[in-house]
Amino acid sequence: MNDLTQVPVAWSLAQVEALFALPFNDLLFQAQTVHRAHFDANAVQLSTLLSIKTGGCSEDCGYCSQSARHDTGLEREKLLDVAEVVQAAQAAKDAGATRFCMGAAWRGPKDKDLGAVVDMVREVKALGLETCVTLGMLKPGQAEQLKEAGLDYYNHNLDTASEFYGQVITTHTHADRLDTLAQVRDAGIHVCCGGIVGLGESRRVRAGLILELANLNPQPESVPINMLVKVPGTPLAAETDLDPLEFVRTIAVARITMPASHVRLSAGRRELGEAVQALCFLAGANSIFYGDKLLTTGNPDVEADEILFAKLGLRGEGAQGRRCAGH
Ligand code: SAM
Ligand code: DTB
Ligand code: SF4
Repeated sequence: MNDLTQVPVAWSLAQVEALFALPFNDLLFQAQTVHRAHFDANAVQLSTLLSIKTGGCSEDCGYCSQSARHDTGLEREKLLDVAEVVQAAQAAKDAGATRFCMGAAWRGPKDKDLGAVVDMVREVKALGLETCVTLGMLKPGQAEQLKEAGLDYYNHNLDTASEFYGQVITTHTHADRLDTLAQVRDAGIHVCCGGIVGLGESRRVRAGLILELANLNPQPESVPINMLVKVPGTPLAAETDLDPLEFVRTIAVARITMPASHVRLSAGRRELGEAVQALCFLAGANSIFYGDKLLTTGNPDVEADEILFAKLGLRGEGAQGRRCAGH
């Protein structure tokens, strides 16, 4: 883990917008230079996702397949058994992942459910994997229970800039997100916080999202940048595609403004294809979701990532397994 600066960072919107507006080659050069000053340029951190509680979520996030308010045809499932989770985590480790991220379609965990998640965290940690969960909004005391079980990261995205948030999500607020992030930080858990683009937002909104992330103090250790995966039945299913080069710019600006954070090229990799993914790595992305599935939608399979990593001379960071780790 890199040491993250505790020095207050204070980017302005004008500075972030100016980065977005740079000629593409200048932007990528700057991002790659910053990246090389902080990281091994050819190492990529590999996190595998598992949906431990799928569907039926009370929230109305406009992009999400799992909201009970959208008719996406997704089967609602109950919380997985600890044994099933441990089995999936072992398979992820064997494939070369170093972190296992467990996601639940909840507004937030009920205390009785948190007990089961605590057991999952403890057992996944015992396999020698880093642990991450994303469970929605936390109540006081819950982050401490997760920390105590050995949780390394809590994922909770700002998703989009505060001024656009209410156009995508109405059942909770941007301020609620910040509140949970503060609880996670205070409990001593690493923060995984990023966002989603391609929602029909303007470049100014994308700049606003990166600004808000970069001005979190300390900056998040992990910053997932998701490209909208258009799920039939969601309000955003028919949204116009974001230009992939604008996605690459967003990654580059995240890298420059959060130099010591892992920037994760997250949802949307399958749709972006190899060439755009290669540009994202050049722009400073150094983490991916690894494995055939995200939470409910598809991801490049392990074989496809093996081929891509071999073509680009990339290797899995710190992995002891085989596959992507072996190159
Ligand atoms: N319920 C929890 C929450 O909202 O924090 C955790 C799970 S939620 C699925 C985690 C993140 O996945 C969201 O914050 C969003 O950034 C991303 N996401 C969800 N649906 C997506 C989609 N269709 N395309 C891209 N990213 C998506
Ligand atoms: C994040 O930022 N992206 C991940 C993870 N954190 C939990 C989830 C992506 C979900 C993509 C849509 C789906 O598979 O349902
Ligand atoms: Fe629920 Fe999270 Fe999906 Fe929003 S993004 S509907 S909170 S699972």
